[in-house]
Amino acid sequence: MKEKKLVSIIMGSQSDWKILCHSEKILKDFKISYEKKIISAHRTPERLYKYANSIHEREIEVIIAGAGGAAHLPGMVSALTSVPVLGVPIETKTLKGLDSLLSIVQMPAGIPLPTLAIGKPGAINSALAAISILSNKYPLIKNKLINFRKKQSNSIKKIPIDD
Ligand code: RP5
Repeated sequence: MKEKKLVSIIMGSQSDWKILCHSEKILKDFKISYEKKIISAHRTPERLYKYANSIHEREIEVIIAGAGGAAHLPGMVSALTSVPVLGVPIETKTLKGLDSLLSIVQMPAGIPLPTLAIGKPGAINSALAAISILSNKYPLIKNKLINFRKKQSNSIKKIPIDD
């Protein structure tokens, strides 16, 4: 029997992986089961529908969706499922990811799409947000998240040191 994946990381292109690998790293650190897939809303629309139709039966609990430019993948997936979708705007060469950010964040009312920061910080926070959602249901994950936050707080020095 296949292991149940709690989180699904999807991206519009192979070129997005250099950013979304930072989501993967956090999920690995927390030992969360996940999958990763390339699904382009405009280049592989049939793959998108097939994926969206499989989300509920595969019991995926959170989706991290990254895309760049006219980034409609996160919004389309959110429209096709009631599972929470977290959008990660990928930095682009021409507009530095502002295009991706606005495409993802500016969803009309009715289909929510919580959107993180552009690029690596957004990828990291998308995984932490996914973990936060999962922690409502899984006490072990909640404990790990609390410990992560404690460690993070403890790592911040009170006085700056000279460079
Ligand atoms: C989007 O187009 C992808 O999410 C990617 O960020 C962007 C560019 O894709 P490539 O031309 O690098 O494949 O669909």
